Amino acid sequence: MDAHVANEIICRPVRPTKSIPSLTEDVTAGLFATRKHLPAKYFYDERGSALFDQICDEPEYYPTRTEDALLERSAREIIATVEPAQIIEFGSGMSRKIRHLFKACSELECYPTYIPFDVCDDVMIKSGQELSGKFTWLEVAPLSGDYTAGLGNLPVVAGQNLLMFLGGTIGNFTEEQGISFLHEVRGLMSSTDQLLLGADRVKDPDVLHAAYNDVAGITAEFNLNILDVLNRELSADFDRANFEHYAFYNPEENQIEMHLVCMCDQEVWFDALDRSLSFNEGDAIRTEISRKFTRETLEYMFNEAGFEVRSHYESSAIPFSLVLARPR
Ligand code: AVJ
Repeated sequence: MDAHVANEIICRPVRPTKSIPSLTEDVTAGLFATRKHLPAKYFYDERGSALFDQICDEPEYYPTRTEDALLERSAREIIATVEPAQIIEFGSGMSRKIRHLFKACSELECYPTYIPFDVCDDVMIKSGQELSGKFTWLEVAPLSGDYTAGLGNLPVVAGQNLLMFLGGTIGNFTEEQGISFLHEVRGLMSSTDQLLLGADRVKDPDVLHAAYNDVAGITAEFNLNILDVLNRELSADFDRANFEHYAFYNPEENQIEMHLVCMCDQEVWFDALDRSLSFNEGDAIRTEISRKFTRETLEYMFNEAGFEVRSHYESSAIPFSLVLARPR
C-alpha cells in the first residue's frame, strides 16, 4: 500500500537505571506489614486496564473527560508556545489523550515525532498505527519500559521537547515520590524543553467520593481485581467474596484512599512465598492513594523539583489542572 503503512513502528527498550522491587518484594514489605498496603501499579494487568477504561466512561468518574476537554481547549496554545520537535509521553496507555495535541499540530503545521513511553509494546504499536493513520505526517517511535525504574537511559535528543505526564497519575505518588519523579524528569530536560502535567484538584468531597464509588460498581471490580493478580502471580488463594471495596476522601491528606476491607477472620496462603497471611475481620489493605492538588500544592511541587510554572490551564466547573512548566 502507501508509504506510511510501510513505516513500521518499532519499540526501543529502555534499560532501567534503578532496581525496582519485584511483586514478591512489594508484597512482602507491604502486605506482611502492620498497615497493609500495595502499590497501585498492580491493578493494571489486562483485565485491570480494561476495567480502568470502563471506569473512564462511568458518569461519576470526571477526571478523564475533564482533562480531555481541557486539553482540547488548550491544545493550540500549548503547541504554539512549545513548538515541539518531539513529544514524549510517560504512561501513554492507549494514546487517547494526545489526539487533541496532534490536531493542533496539524492546524499549526508543527510536526513533532511522538514518543510514547509505557510498559506494553503491543498497545503502543496498535495505538501508534491508529494515530499515524489519522495524522499521516506523524512518526511514532515508542519507548518500552517502566518510567518509575529510572530515566537515565532515556534517549532524549536535542531540540524542543514537550514531555507529558497526564491523567492525574502523579496523584498515585506520595508528595515525596512525586517531587522526586518530577526532579528526575527535570534532569532530562534542556532549558528549551517543557513539561505538561495533568493533575486532579481538590473539590467538593461528594464529587470526589462519587468518582471512586460509581453505582455500576466498576471501581469496586477494579479494586478487587488486584486480588486476582496476587492469586495468579503468587499462587495465592484470596477469596474476593471476603473483601469489600472501600474508597473515601481523606480531607486531611487531600487524597482519595482505596482499600479492600476484609469481612471475616481468615488465612490466605501464598504458595509462591510458602507462607500464609492472617486477616482479622475489619482489617484493610490500602491499594491506592489518589492525591488531589490545589494551585498552591502544585506550585510547591514544581518549585521543589526545579521547575518554574509557565502556564496553568484549569477547568472551572469541575476543577482539574494542566500545568506547563519549564526548568528553572
Ligand atoms: C489512573 C491513577 C489517575 O487515581 O483516579 C481510577 C486510577 N483509581 N479509579 C485515579 C483510578 C480508581 C486513576 N489514575
